[in-house]
Amino acid sequence: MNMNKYLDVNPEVAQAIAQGKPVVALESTIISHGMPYPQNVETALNVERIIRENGAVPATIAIIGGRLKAGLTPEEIEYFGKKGRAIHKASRRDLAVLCAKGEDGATTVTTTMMIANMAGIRFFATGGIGGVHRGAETTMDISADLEELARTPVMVVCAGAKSILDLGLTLEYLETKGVPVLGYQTEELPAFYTRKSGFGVDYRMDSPAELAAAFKAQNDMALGGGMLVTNPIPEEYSMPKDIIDAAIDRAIAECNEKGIKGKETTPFLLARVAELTGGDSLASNIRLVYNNAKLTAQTAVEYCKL
Ligand code: PSU
Ligand code: MN
Repeated sequence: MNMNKYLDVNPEVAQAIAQGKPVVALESTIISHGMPYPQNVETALNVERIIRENGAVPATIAIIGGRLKAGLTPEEIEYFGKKGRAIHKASRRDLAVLCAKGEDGATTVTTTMMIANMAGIRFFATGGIGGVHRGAETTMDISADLEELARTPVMVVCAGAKSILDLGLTLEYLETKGVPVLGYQTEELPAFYTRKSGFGVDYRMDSPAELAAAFKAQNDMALGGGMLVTNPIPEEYSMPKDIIDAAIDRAIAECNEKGIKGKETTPFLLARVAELTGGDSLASNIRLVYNNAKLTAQTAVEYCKL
């Protein structure tokens, strides 16, 4: 069953996959680089519990000692949370080298999709995805997440994208690459901390069954590539737009002043926005991840009935 000699699928996850039961992948960069300790660990463990409560098996994904892991123990989650940004942030370009060297890596949306696909997992819940950065006309900073969505058949459920990105260009890129962008009970792309962005999604979908049916059709036709589901943060946890916009503008200005580039850009901006907005943005971030975990598990359950 396990054809990939670099991959370790944990026994519970392997059994669920073999029996055609719903499994939901989770990323580890959100733990190590996306949130501070100890809230990152607490969130990751709660997300696994929410996925179970909604009828699916969680598989947190990471690279440990050069092994691609689908399914972590609570101790391994604690290790990633504590080590934080000292862990190598692993994108597609890093996978082979980290495996050959026997090193650890925190998986981004890109590498979580890749490893989920190797393991046979079709669903993945996260907070926000990477995209086309503001100023990409000159920096060419476009997240590998978009290219992965174009090539790997995994449904990614997020709360839209933070406006550290150029949301309009991110949507254009996804359109070019043929990635469907679906809004869950909304016509508008959510902007992570806020429910609205001013940009439209491709289709509004109103139930987990509807999402599952669309993804089934895409896979049955072997169209290739993923599907992006954008799930707005619940109203009661969303943030005032002016406060979050001001923090993001300031964080981007500081990033440019400090000359931060490449893979460091997103972790810097995430941490700086969290600092500038105080605990409020972290609380919102945690709540939207829980909301996405629930929807992803429900969709995976529906998919298994098809
Ligand atoms: N956006 C968030 N939270 C995150 C990330 C993005 O709101 O934790 C992480 C994800 O792991 C995503 C990665 O895949 O950052 C994108 O990094 P880059 O922009 O360097 O591709
Ligand atoms: Mn980048």
